[in-house]
Amino acid sequence: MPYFTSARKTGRIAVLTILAGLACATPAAAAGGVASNPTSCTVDNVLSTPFTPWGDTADYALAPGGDFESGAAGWTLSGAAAVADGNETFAVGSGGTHSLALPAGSSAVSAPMCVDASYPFFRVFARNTGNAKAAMKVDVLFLDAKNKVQSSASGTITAGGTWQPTSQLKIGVAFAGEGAAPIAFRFTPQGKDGAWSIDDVYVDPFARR
Ligand SMILES: [Ca+2]
Repeated sequence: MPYFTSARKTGRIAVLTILAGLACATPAAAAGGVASNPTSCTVDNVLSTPFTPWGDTADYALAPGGDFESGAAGWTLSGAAAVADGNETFAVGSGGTHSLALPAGSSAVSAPMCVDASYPFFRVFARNTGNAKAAMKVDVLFLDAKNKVQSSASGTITAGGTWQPTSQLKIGVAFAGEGAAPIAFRFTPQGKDGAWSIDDVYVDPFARR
């Protein structure tokens, strides 16, 4: 069962359940509710332009541990999901030597990332390592006002067997005013023989300059 934990100001721990996904995204409706920020997190991300080779010159922030070069710290891996040898083949950012393998029946939830409403999209690199017809589901997880985990479907990804960047995946989460909140990304191969690899999870602060 994938989940992420979020330390609350009270010192209690809120356990969050989440999902995940990858390349041609099918938009999906978002769950209702506004993301809460029990940890009073603040947005402080280093920006880069990893998708320039694909005509996307926007700034992006790497999700925590999103390049899998230091294990998968803070990520929640279920089933046989595991960091594996081999980077996405474009070596964006500082490159690397590892990615995340998501065999059939597995799932991964990213470490929490503090964002606000200026972050509408995210992109990852993905390849289909299983049934060519099997998709991967991607969701964004957040905490509602009662600190219960809610999910917003970002889409269902299909891709071939070589590494490719996904299209922009929607962060369908509402934020309170100018407020920030922790979110997480969940990647879940679909079907009994759906298997995927992902690498370099980047989030787009669209409104920031
Ligand atoms: Ca990597």
